[in-house]
Amino acid sequence: MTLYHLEYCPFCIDVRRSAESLGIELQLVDIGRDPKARAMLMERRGRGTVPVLGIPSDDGESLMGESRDIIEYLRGLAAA
Ligand SMILES: N[C@@H](CCC(=O)N[C@@H](CS)C(=O)NCC(=O)O)C(=O)O
Repeated sequence: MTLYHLEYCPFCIDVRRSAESLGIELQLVDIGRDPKARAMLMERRGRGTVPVLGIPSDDGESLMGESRDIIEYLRGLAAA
């Protein structure tokens, strides 16, 4: 899974820390350094807010926003 983030965004830091403590490895894409990734989020979600979790799916990648929802999802995966 991919985490679209910004290094100093507190919501992103929460998600990164949660993933680390749950032992879930995420591929990090810093949208401050990757304008194409930011443009992709803008196009698909209508906004460039991060964190966004990219989850591989049949048709490519589904995108989940909101740090609370992402952390909840990661907890569910770790508990499964
Ligand atoms: N409610 C959101 C807040 C996320 C948020 O505000 N992210 C800020 C950075 S800390 C952001 O992406 N700002 C850029 C923008 O809104 O375009 C969450 O918990 O994920």
